[in-house]
Amino acid sequence: MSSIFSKIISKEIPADIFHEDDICLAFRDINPQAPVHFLVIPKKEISSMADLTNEDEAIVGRCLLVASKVAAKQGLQNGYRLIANTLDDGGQEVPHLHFHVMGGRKLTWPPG
Ligand code: DGP
Repeated sequence: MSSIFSKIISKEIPADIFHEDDICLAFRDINPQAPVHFLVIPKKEISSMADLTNEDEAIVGRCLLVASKVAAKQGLQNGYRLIANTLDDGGQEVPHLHFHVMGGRKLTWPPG
């Protein structure tokens, strides 16, 4: 299913892009919940964590590696949180797999 993130990948709508390669894209979240809040998404249209298949293993690996590298570049040496909201109960709004990376303040636990 296509979503707003497909338009960010194709540059039809702008985003503050932190990293781009052949497999994934990292960009600032439009509605930040922390001083640093960016998303890492695969360029492949995968709807959610629940839709991953064996062939997506390298894609997910790249996304998480990029999350780690961009977090370091964004100054999150004190730590951060990585979240993949999944389907309705997980609070997923955009049906394109994405990893939130949030940091720059002390985050509480558990989330709501
Ligand atoms: P969720 O599906 O609930 O895990 O969160 C989707 C996130 O995507 C939400 O934090 C806001 C962000 N978002 C939605 N539309 C856009 C957009 O057009 N541009 C950017 N940069 N972020 C967006």
